[in-house]
Amino acid sequence: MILYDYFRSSAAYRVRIALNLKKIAYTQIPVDLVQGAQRNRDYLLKNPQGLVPLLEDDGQLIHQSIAICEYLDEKVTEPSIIPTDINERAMMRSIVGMIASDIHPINNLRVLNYLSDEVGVTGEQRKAWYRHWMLVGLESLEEFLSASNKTGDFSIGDQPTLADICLIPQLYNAQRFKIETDQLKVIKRIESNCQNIDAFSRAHPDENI
Ligand SMILES: N[C@@H](CCC(=O)N[C@@H](CS)C(=O)NCC(=O)O)C(=O)O
Repeated sequence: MILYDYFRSSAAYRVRIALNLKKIAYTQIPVDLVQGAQRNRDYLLKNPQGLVPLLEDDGQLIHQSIAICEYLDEKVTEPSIIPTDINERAMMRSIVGMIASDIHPINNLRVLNYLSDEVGVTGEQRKAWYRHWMLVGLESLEEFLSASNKTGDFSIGDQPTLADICLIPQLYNAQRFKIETDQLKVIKRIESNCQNIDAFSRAHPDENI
């Protein structure tokens, strides 16, 4: 499989974790987002959205990190990253939505660049925007996890799922932007459990420069 990747992309980081958990060998093709390589013509032909990640499997292109992770889960069924229990699966999808639909997109590079270049916000205002939406999202996720009797060593139960695959890269973003998260006790415990898993640590941006 080929992963069009960028080491600091948290959406690509999700897919690296899933590939590692599934023990799938893959080749990385870097797409340098800072240099604007996502908008090169050849890349846009593969992914008209101009975003990473993109997965190529046997000539088939799969777009969007969550769709890619679900594809991988269907292709290589063990270990499963999607709970079999209907209620746990619903909880997993809720967490995936909180992170991948509500926190991540509004803090994406192209949104931040639009704020700076087109709306004219200052560097400080741009940082405040990022910090605000990150904390609004993570604090409500912390409450959600604390209130659930399904939360265990990981977001749902005692095995990592797609929820954790979304959570860990989001926490990396928070750390990168120096946003304090120590007060989020349940989230920090889950983070530390994930960090002990080789599939997560090998997917970390520092290991993929
Ligand atoms: N919903 C997409 C989001 C992908 C995405 O936002 N990727 C970011 C990096 S994390 C990107 O390619 N940004 C390029 C840009 O903003 O120009 C997914 O889950 O794959």
